[in-house]
Amino acid sequence: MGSVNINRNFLQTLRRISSVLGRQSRNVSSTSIDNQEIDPEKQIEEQQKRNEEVGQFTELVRDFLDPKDFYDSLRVHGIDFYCGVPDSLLKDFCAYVTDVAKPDDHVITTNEGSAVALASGYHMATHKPALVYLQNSGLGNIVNPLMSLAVPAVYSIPMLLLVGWRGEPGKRDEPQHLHQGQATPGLLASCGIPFQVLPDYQEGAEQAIYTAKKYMQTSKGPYCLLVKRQTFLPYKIPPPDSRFVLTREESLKCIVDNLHDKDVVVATTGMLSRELFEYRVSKCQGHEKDFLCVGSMGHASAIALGIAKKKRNRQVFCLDGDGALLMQMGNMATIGHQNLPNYKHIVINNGAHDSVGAQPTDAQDLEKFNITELAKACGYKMAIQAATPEEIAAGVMAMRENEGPSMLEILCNVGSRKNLGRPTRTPTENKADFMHFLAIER
Ligand SMILES: Cc1ncc(C[n+]2csc(CCOP(=O)(O)OP(=O)(O)O)c2C)c(N)n1
Repeated sequence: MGSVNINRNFLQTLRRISSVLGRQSRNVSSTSIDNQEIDPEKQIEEQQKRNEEVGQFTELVRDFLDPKDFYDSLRVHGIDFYCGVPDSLLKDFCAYVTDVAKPDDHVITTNEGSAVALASGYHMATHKPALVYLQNSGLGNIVNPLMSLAVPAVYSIPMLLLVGWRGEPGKRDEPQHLHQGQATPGLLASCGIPFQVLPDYQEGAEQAIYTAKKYMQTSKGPYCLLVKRQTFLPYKIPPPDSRFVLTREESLKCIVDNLHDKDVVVATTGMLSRELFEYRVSKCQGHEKDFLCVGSMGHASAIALGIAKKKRNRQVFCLDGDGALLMQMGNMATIGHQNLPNYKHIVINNGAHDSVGAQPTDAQDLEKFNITELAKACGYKMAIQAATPEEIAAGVMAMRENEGPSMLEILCNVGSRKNLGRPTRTPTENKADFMHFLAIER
């Protein structure tokens, strides 16, 4: 009788997974995201095939968590406010939250630390714990508000951290994630934050939420769920309308085509650096002119500042993203104040965190948020917008001919190439080539 029940339950689970996978596979379009090039259609087909072929080996069934079921369970346990910075491993859950949560109950913050602070304010106003989502790259950004605000030893503020675990040991990932991935459990432990891996099946996830809830009720501090890759079933929301002429990659090509041989480039985190790397290959150029800020989101502008300050005879171009700019917006004040004639800041504004799933940024609403006005208020000498190849060419020329610090904001659409590759030079090779290029005095 027991085995009949087990088999029946197993078959039900299998059917459910297959039907959800089938349903999702019809809605899924191919994407290339921050973590790896994947063809979701193919992957889902493969998984479906495997799940159908397991026979008696029920232990081989691959489970997935439905973002809806997880969201519903959180609500049952009293967690119905969400804030954070998006991550590719969480993109399906984030898409579901964006689609379903009331706008009043969901805030995409510019920085993970701000999300912890916001969750703290929310708790004091409501007595409830918020869910804070982030990639483990953002752990550094949350350490201060966690340790000096939220932990039981200070203000004792419960919140549920949902952390995408890039660089999980034993999984293929990019160099910038490997060290962080290894260190993640230890970092949480040394911050005194209890954690567990979020199970990829509903009953397990329920149990994990229940454990987190009990901890938050008794110890009144933050609890963390680590999310491994491919935990969630795909969930898609329609991409934002195309408002402009160019994509990020097309804009980038226009910039590069108008740079000079000695110009120094510091490129931001995410797909922009990958597109830059591939464009140099396609133009049969080397990579020595470009420092690819593959991690350290938001810090490209300060890296460029350090170079510009000590290489006054070189024009230094920082190629930034709107999400990255917002994450460390204070750098703009420093750049304005430092007042370096050779500092040239180009922000490719697609209004989204395109590299991790195209969730909107605060720069999306051009009526409310104006990067060029902000730059002027920070002391940049020139700040202009461009949206076409001609405007970009004119903008880059104007930056070169006029003293900086200057800002060029390029307005473009979200979207990337499906077959976008990864840099084939290692970060240390990139740095060595780049330093050699910086040392050229003529
Ligand atoms: C501190 C930190 N938080 C989050 C991430 C994950 N992440 C990588 S790229 C990216 C989006 C960047 O958005 P934007 O600067 O607007 O560039 P786009 O991807 O749109 O080109 C995010 C959130 C990260 N790498 N580091």
